[in-house]
Amino acid sequence: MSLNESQPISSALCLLAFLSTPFGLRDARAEEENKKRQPNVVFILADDLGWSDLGCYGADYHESPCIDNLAREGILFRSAYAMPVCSPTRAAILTGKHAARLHMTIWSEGSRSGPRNRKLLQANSNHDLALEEITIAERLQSAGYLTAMIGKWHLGDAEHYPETQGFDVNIGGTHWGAPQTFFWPYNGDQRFGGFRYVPGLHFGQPGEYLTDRLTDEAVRVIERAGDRPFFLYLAHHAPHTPIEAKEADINYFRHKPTANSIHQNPEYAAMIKSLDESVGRVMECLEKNGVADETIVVFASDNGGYIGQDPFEGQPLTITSNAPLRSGKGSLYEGGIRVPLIIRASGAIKGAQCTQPVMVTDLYTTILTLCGLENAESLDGINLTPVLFDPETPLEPRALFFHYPHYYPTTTPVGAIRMGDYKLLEYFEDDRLELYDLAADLGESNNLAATHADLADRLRLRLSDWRQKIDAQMPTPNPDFSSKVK
Ligand SMILES: [Ca+2]
Repeated sequence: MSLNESQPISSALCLLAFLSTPFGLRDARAEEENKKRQPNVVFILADDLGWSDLGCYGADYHESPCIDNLAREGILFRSAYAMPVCSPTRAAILTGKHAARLHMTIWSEGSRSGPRNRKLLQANSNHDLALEEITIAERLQSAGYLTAMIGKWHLGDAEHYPETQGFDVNIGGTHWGAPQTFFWPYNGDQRFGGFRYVPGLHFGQPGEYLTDRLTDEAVRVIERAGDRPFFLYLAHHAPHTPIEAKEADINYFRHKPTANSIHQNPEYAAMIKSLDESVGRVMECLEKNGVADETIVVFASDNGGYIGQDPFEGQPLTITSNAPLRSGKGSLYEGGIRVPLIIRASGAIKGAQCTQPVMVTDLYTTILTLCGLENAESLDGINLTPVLFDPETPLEPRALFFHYPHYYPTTTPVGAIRMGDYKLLEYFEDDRLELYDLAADLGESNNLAATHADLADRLRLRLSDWRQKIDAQMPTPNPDFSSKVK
């Protein structure tokens, strides 16, 4: 019998069963079904949001009341790590695999052009997330979820867009890493080379702001999901460049005193305000639709805050600071890789903090486990569920590895390993080692590599073993390098 033929019969049988069931029993069954219902997942990812950019992480100029409230309703991770740039983290979140294992160590476009006259030629890196990778969206889609990706994709060309990786809905996702502008119609050729647009955001109004619009679309997904469990991956472009915000918000921060603040940039603060309002609106929508308690909410950033300059009224202003952490996006110092991470799950502890080191690769296993899916293990992540209920539950001892065989304004090609409180960085241009004790020196200012040479050597070996095991791609000497050419 074909599927088409069987459907009316099974529907009729269901109806018959329903009509012949006493009302009390029917209610009890409905309740039982509700209990078994898989939780929804809302994953809100910020772009380039730094570790200290939020109130709940110590920001004293930026304001983030809604995200701070999410932290009060969930668990805040103080030592959560991502890859140092966009695409690698996104690939790692979706697959649970380390970006170095996926050979995706730099943002998509960066894989096709490297700096010319540097001592090393950058390592090979894939432009696209391979179709054979099984993403968290594919797992949830197979389990009956409505899956929606709203915002930034940045994992390859059209043949690798979200629709090919398990998303029923894709609004805005392209191979580009940033919009030309945060204002409708979100297109043009003003800042980044070539014409860019954000698809799926038609019928906007002049003055409409991208973060608000993506939130409108996200709210629509929640409202239209009906009885299906949903996976909403809301990947905001904020607060990545171009640093553009709503005028009234910029004005508000322009008049807020900054004298001793970690942060000083009113436009960037205004971008974070909109991002925060987005989180507030999504939470409000979950409440309004009666699904807040059955929805897992994850909030994270894809890499450290961007510490470059941006013109503000003609005066260059530093975009952000990751203080007390060292450096920023691109670097393997803490400022480049330590990111905000908050998880709110029904029944889990509220308002707690976890100081144990965790990584974005852990989220795949953790989310799928919370959704009750089997075979949720991933190659490079562990299940964080136990710490969601008790943040003191010791996670299995492990080393965390980092690999950035590329150049960026904040770094030369580098690898790193964190074990316990110690972290070793290995710079590939000259094999230079730096060793820090993060418990005593969070700002990584006191290099212990010479005084703790044995430990440094052990960590270096462990790091190189890991690279070999996962076939990490390495930079190679540049035969055309000349120190005389600028
Ligand atoms: Ca980013």
